[in-house]
Amino acid sequence: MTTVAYFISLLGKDNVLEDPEALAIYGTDWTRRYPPNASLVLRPKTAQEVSKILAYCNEHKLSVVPSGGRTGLAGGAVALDGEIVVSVERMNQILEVNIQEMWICAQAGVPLAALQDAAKKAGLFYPMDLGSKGSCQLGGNLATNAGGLKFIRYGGMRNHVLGIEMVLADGRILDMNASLQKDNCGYDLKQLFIGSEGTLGIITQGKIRLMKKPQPYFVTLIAVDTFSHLLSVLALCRKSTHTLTAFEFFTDAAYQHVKTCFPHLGGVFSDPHPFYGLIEVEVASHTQGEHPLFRLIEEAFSCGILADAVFAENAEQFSRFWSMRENITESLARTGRVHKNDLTLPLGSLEAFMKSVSALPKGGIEVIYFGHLGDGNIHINYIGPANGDVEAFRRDVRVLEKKVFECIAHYRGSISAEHGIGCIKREDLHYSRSELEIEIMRKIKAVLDPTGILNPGKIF
Ligand code: FAD
Ligand code: 2HG
Ligand code: ZN
Repeated sequence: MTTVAYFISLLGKDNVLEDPEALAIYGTDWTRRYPPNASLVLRPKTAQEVSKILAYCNEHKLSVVPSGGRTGLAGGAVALDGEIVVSVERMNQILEVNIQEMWICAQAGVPLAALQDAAKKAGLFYPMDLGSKGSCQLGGNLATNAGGLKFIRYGGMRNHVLGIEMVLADGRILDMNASLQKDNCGYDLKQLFIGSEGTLGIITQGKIRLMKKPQPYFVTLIAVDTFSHLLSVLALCRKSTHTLTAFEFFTDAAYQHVKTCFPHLGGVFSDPHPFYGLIEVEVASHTQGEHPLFRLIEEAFSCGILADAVFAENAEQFSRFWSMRENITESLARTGRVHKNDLTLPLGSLEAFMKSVSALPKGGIEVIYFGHLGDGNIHINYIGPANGDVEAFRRDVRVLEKKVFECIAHYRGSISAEHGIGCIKREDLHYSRSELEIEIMRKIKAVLDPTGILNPGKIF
């Protein structure tokens, strides 16, 4: 029996895709940087089917790319070299919402927004939130250890996981999906697979802790004249009695791109300022008629660190302010040519880092800064001319990016805060991981995937 015939007998004809259009769609992720080169797309429905797929691929030494919502920004879910793409999109069942124990159990292909909705329906709260929530999936969020917009308050995927079910490279199903709040029996193996970017197995199920429904959120948008002032406002927020749920920032250059794509998001401030911040707090009760952030903003003005501020007074303004921040990635993508860095630094080094990077010669490259400032997570997007020479842009960006990474290494920061390494940053892993760390990672990979079929060329 041929490989295709075997998979058709296992999954049915509709779930074994060979047409060029499907190969192109499933062979790439949101970066769209590499020409997709998948040989086959498989769409299993159960862990048992995934198990049979991997057992077969392992025996026949066929490489596999695990694929979720393909919103990844590191080239993790791309098929570069004739791999078989295993998409978990049909594994889209929410299996249980347990209110007493406060968790949700779902198959890997459930989109993030559906998990949020299911938790809400049960009167609880799913703590992850990403701009890609409509498309990214539980398995992808776990495999990348996604961070997101509320990390400052709730942490990332790692912090929420109670259990996972995995299929190993040889097809064995590793069930680590218990519902224990406390469990100290040896190594916590599930944590090894979280953030492993499809290189150690395929995640088929996850059990995620839910939280109490939060108190109402309040948002204000601030404008400042220097990056240092943003950090001073952050310091004031830390002292506030309100619980900070987001502290995001973006430059006016980023905002200009958003306004070009989404003109209805313009007109918030009467004058432009170099930096904007979005502050969100969770508030149990506050003085009627006064925005909960009013006192804090008043204090910031009196310290001379604020240039302007606008409170979200209603639900429409609240979502408008968030849209200004969440639409940056989409707006920059529409410029045609983007290269991304996703960096974290200790908060105390951020200002010096930004000064060093601002001083670097940029040539014709437009450099946009935004991100999750409260987490020390800066996204740098480098934009090249839409009709310019792609190769020249990549070469110039690479020269610049290496200098940025040297700066990151100097401050002991990370070259990947939340998107992962994928294939885009694999040559740069050494900026943030020592030789010994990389050696240990390679040994773990060799133990769990001795034939090397799982997502080759990613991370290493
Ligand atoms: P994919 O892109 O399909 O895959 C990502 C990686 O996980 C690949 O290496 C893939 O092989 C592996 N993988 C996928 N599914 C499985 C599985 N079932 N088992 C094993 N491995 C698997 N990320 C953040 O962290 N924070 C943000 O704020 C954020 N905002 C974003 C906003 C936009 C507009 C976009 C486009 C992306 C954003 N991202 C963000 C990046 C992306 O959404 C996340 O990395 C997300 O977790 C990827 O999930 P996915 O299902 O799309 O995975
Ligand atoms: C965000 O924070 C995402 O909006 C995407 O992580 C970042 O596009 C990017 O560089
Ligand atoms: Zn981000």
